[in-house]
Amino acid sequence: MNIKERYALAKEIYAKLGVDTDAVIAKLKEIPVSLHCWQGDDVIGFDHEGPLTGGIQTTGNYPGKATTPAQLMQDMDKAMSLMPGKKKLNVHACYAIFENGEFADRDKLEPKHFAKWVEFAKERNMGIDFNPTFFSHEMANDGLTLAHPDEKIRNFWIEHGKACIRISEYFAKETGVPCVMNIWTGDGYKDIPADRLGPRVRYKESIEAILSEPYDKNLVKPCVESKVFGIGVEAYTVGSAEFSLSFAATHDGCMPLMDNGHYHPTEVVSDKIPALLAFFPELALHITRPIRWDSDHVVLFDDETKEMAKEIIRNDALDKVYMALDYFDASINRISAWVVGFRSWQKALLMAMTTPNAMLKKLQDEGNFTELMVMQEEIKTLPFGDIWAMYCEECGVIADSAWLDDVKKYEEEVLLKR
Ligand SMILES: [Mn+2]
Repeated sequence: MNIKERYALAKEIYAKLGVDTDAVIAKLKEIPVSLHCWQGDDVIGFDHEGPLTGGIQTTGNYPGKATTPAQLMQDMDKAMSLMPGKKKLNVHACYAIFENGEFADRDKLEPKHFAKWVEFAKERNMGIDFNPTFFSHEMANDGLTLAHPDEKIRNFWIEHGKACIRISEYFAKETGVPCVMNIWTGDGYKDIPADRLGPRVRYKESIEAILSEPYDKNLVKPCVESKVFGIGVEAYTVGSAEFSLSFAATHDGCMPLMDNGHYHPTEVVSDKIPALLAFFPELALHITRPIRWDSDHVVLFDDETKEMAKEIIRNDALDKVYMALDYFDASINRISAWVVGFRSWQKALLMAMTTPNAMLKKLQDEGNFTELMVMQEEIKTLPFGDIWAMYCEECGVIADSAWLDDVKKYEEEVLLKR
């Protein structure tokens, strides 16, 4: 049987459960997911020579890393050609593209330094999300930026944040799509601090100063991302979960951003999504795969990934949750890492959308937990693979069993020649 015949049979099985798979496929095609440029070059960027700092780390030295804007864009294009679904571009400020020997430090960045990214996004019909880069810079060498006790250092980073708001607005105006601007710093202390409140008050005031830059709230969507700890900042993180959530809750228009690698290992973001949906009109996610810590492994089609997608879909929150991938693995082919992660999240969304959510909720509300358990288990073996294959086909991308050959060919012809 070919894909279409298998899909026709699967479609009937889902229809009996009240799920219209044609409608699901048509809808998922239009849902943007933000694709992070930083998987392509191990979070290095183009504006500095130094190492990656800020308590995050890439491990591995797989050959073929992109080292120029042209290479990074070429690699993203290759990766995107193997991903079904709608993409939005996610860029960090350290990916500024300087031409003809010019340079601008982070506090002096301008829209023109990102014109090449705008061109790239517009040609591919993508919106752009943006991130100020509060790491990998000499002014971040103390492990503190927006929370630094030295006002000069704080002001440098506040100016960086303001510059990024202006750039975010430029992205939104150019692409016609609102820009989510995420504020995350690795600010914290390696060992037991003597003052836990002071840095947080400074951090709060610094973010407020950044957000005092005038901008159109329909175009720029600022958010704050929390974190439990980073490498070298084990004892204390300024932007903890409580800090970031409280900041977003008390600052109109500022969203909370949850990165599922930024919590204690037994916490799950899937449970936090509906908790925040009860209070916030909009929220943002970084989707990653933590192993024992914020290791930023490639996103897989695993239980927690599926559960996060379910919480967005069954709460009808696709227009309230901004979804972005955030991981980086330098130990494997970087194109493949991009593709596996994006396809996994697409699979998780597709599976959540083909789940008979209304029926399951009814069983829960009626207290019918026996049938609920049986149904939830049996859904797992529905012919989901045939729906996925049809979705890939309709999106014009290669099916599961064959795309890796394409990446291997690209590795041989392009990556290994760098
Ligand atoms: Mn993140």
